[in-house]
Amino acid sequence: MITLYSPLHRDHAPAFEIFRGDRVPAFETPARADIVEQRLAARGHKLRAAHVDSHPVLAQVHTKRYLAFLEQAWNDWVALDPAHAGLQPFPSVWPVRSLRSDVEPVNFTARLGLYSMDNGCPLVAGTWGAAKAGADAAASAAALLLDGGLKGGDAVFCCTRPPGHHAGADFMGGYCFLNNAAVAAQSLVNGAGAATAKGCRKVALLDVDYHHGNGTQSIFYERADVLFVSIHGDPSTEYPFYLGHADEQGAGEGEGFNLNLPLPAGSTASQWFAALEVACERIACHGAEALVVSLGLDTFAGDPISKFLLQPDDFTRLGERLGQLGLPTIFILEGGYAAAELGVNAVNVLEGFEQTTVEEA
Ligand code: SP5
Ligand code: ZN
Repeated sequence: MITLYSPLHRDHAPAFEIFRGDRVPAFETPARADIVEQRLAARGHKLRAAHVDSHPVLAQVHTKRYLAFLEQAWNDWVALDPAHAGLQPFPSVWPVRSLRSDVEPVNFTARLGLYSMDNGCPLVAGTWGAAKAGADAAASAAALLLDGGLKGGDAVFCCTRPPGHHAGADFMGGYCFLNNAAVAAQSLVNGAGAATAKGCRKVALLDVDYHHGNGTQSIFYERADVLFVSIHGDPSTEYPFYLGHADEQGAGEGEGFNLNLPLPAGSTASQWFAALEVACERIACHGAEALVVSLGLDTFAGDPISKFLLQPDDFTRLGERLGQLGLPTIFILEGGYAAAELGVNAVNVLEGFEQTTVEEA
């Protein structure tokens, strides 16, 4: 398995986030990707740098004005007052129902609110660079699979952060700025990579993070070429609350190409694997030529902000089941906040996948 990694992720290191009205140390830290990198190295996996600029694909996945805002946000913030260099901006006003989001205000905080779904995205000087490096890895992963002829069992892991699946076409949220999984799926459709490499007619995107991938769902909601399937905590009680219900099945041409499998907080591994079976059967029916996995590890029993009960061995079993789909696969790191165990859990998925496909080859 090829792993893509860039040390630029470390430049996104928020000092704190807001949690229950208080400042708390950020849950989404550089240590997360570094611990996964260490585990990969210890297990003999080789790391590579991204080689594709994701800019053209980002312009397909996100709106022009959101990308322009995000790339300049830190500079704009510091330009208001040099003292801002030591402060993290947070949104404090949002264009909810009846307010206009078509007109971009001039005021920085107003623009930050326009492009945010929550206050869960602490922004620092290195945020854009880290997020862009993650998107470049996603685009590169697709190019590697396409250049390799989309062989079943070929896989690339993007060991990147910040995560991406809560970020929509024109907003950040839930620690996510650029939707890496959407970049990977769109790149596979485009046929990025060698000029000879044709794009995929059909892609499946499976999101196994504890939290529903609202951004990814919304980006592909009206499309039939990218099937979105997600297993997650029931949004009635779990973040992101306002999307992820079972009755969201896609719209227009995308009708029937969105499958949400919400489970109650506290669900056991056996409940979770029953949902995975449904997800895998739907993916197999789609006739996908490639699979993208939004690999959140916050389903782990020891996760500090989530409430499923998976154990380290369950992550191996997840990888094995995904390997049985026999598809070229891109794994993208999403959530998972038990940092010490994140390396073992993530690499267990990858090794479970590799074991299965090697046996079938
Ligand atoms: C990528 C990803 O996993 N983003 C998650 C963002 C979650 N943000 C809101 C967290 C609210 C957690 N509340 C749980 C209380 C546990 N004590
Ligand atoms: Zn999550």
